[in-house]
Amino acid sequence: MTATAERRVLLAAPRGYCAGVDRAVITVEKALEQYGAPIYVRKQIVHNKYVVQTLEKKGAIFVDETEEVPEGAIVVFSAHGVAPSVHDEAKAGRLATIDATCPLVTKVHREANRFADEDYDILLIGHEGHEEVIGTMGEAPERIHLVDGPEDVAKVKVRDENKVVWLSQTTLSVDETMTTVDALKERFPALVSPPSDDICYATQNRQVAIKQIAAEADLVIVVGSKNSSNSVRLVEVALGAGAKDAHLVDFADEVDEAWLDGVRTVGVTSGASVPEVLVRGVLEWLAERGFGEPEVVTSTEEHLQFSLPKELRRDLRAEAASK
Ligand code: 0JX
Ligand code: SF4
Repeated sequence: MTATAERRVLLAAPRGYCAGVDRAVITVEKALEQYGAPIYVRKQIVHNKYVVQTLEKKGAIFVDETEEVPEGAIVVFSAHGVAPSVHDEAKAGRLATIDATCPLVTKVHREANRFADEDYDILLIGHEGHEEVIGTMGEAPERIHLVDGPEDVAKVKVRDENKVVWLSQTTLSVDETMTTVDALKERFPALVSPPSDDICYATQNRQVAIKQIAAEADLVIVVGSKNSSNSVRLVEVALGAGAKDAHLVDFADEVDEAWLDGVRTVGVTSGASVPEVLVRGVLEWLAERGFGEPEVVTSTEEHLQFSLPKELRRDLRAEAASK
């Protein structure tokens, strides 16, 4: 038997950048080109170490809060979205803002607003402390209750059990969320569901793709950063779908040789905030250890693209017209 036949790599597709991340990263790059460095970015534009380091080298300055941005400067809001109070702070500090919130996160903000206006109690399924959750809760703090998994269901307090809706963070595990929803429905039989999926297409597609190869894999390597919710979920989903072992790595040099003991088939995927160059690094690392050409296992194709934030488009158009 050849070495290729002995040691296989199954490469999940789709993987890596989603439309919201692509747009957010291009937004910072174009802003740097258009207005010049420095461009301030509130929080990590996306939760990926390499992306943040690369943009820093080009002149982006990442801050935790808008108050750290000098008056009159430009600040980009990250893909994960911000609470309305952050827009207010930026206005008060006379900052020029470019909002790179993913339109699919904005959709959840709108749903939260609508249900709050209709006087619902909103049960937001999501991870405590995650930036997206903080931003969405900021739309209607007095109406939104965080439900961080099934164990939180018993603790929820609502005003009227007949006027309750659930919404969710966009980057959760689909299966785990459904377990939480089932528990919520048991407690609140009149619970209303969101008008459309809040867990976004990219999160769902990457989970379906890794499930297709997990059962065959002795080891799954997920490329992604530790603070990336959707990437962490891929490790859990892989294990839940039968992978014998699964790990998250930012870079190829974090892959531990010991993980390969007795391993014949490795599954590889990456989170929605991960550039393909990092996946290539892992594939090269595996090839150096006798693994064959990756076999791509495609569960679906993605074609979604979002236009750049309107503030930036306006200035890019004006610049093009002046030439
Ligand atoms: O931690 P998340 O998965 O929400 O974010 P990340 O890794 O930056 O992924 C893309 C941005 C997702 C926003 O919904
Ligand atoms: Fe948007 Fe989904 Fe990507 Fe988040 S993971 S940026 S919601 S497309």
